[in-house]
Amino acid sequence: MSYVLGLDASTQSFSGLIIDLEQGLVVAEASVNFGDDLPEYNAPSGFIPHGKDGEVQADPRMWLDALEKLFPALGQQCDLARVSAISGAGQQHGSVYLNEDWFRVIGALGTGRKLSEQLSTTFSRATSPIWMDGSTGAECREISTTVGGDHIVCEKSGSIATERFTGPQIRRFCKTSPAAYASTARIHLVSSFLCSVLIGADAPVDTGDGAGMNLVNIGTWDWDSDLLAATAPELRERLPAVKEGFSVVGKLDPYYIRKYGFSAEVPVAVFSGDNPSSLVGMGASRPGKVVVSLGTSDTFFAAMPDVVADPTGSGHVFGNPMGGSMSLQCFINGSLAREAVKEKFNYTWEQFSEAFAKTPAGNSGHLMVPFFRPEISPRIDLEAPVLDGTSAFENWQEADAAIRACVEGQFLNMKLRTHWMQLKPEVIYLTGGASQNNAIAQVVADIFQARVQRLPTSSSVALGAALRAANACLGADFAALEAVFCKPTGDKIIVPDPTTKAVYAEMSVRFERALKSR
Ligand code: ADP
Ligand code: XUL
Repeated sequence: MSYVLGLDASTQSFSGLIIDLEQGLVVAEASVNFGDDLPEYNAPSGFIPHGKDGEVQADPRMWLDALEKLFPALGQQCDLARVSAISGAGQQHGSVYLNEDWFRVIGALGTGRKLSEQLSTTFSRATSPIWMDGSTGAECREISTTVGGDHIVCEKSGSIATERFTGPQIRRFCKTSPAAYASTARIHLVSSFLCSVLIGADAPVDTGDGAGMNLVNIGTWDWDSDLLAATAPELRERLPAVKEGFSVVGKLDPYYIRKYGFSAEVPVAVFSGDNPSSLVGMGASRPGKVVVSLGTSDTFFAAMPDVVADPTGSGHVFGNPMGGSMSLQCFINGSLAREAVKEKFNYTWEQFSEAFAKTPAGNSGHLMVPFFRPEISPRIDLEAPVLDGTSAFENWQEADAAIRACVEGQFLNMKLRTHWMQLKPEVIYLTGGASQNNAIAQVVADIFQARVQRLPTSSSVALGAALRAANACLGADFAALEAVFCKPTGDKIIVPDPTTKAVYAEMSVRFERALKSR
């Protein structure tokens, strides 16, 4: 019984990883891709395409169906009856709206029908806004004005009122669909919704994911009454409790025991957000390590000894699941922007990577502000990339130069936007789907002039969840867990080329100029 399961319900896929505590090994790893494996939801990248007015939403039943495909896939690789603790994480900020029926149905799951069918009557809103949603500009301004200004919202919640955060999303729902809001009895984050589904009871949110709502006070780590009042009426009673990231919140529901062969009485630790969970999985939950995650979003984050706020208002403070806080900067134009350039030239990832060998650092002067959809770091309303020069991106014929320009632009921007954390890392711990790409990792190393290290797995979110579960549910020593599971592998180290330092210093000035000229 020494297995521990970590789950990761991210933007494009639902993944799981099982570690064996005795042997210090990952014994199973599987992933269900929403676009490829659940095409009936018409969400090729995990969300419903072509949302209006900046809306980006997903069908929560898709996450449930993915979970039910994931367990058999993990069960083919190891005996699920040996799993003795579970936790998980979800894409941050996304919210699920449930009616009064939820409390009854979640406590009475039967194995006759799949989860998405049993829970289908419990949604008071059919689709969930996710972190890519930028439709709540007006609501952010209203919340900020009511509370007394951006600086007060930031002081209280760790972030200024932010479009994708759950509070502004709730306010918009309440304004646009008052009857549906009135019939909403519970609002969950993606993480706490899925945790509830696993334990067969209404679960709390943790301080890591909860801080991404503009509703939790980062001084008390509990709901802030001014923020609640500024957001929507009678909101407190619609929200679950807030708990620290190392809390045990229930036991695995009998549904999974009967249907997938798990054992009885398996404890479940509170779920967190994907980035806070990745902080843990990368062995970075104590201050000193900087993590860059290249998933659907690109994120830059670190555990902080003190709370540091971003003066420009686009950075965030979240709870660190292992205690204290973390700072984070999120870039919406992450993998989907790299994919857009790759697809324009019909390249494979292999050809994409080879482009870097064919072009020099600095790209012979070609520069791109690589925003294919409105960016949040910095906030800028671009729908197509801006190039240093006159020709529009559609007319660019040089595939290799375009690829390098996109990636260099992304990390020049990342370095500029994360200056406020004052971290100057000597090592960057890289994770996420794109992190195994050595060509991208080299650009990261050169632009930051820092060594890049990676773990054997790029699933640091699921690994972080498993480590938290082992610590919270089984009392495993955290430092010992980190020493075994968070060891970077030697062949995955990328060293910066010092000759590129001057090239990127000059390019960084030009990048800022190109950005400001918009
Ligand atoms: P999320 O957790 O946000 O759903 P992942 O961390 O799983 O995302 O990353 C998925 C992304 O990884 C894909 O969208 C894809 O663009 C990117 N990716 C996968 N393989 C490569 C590669 N070889 N080079 C660059 N990017 C890659
Ligand atoms: C972080 C953010 C994204 C999501 C999806 O603030 O919005 O990174 O967590 O990964």
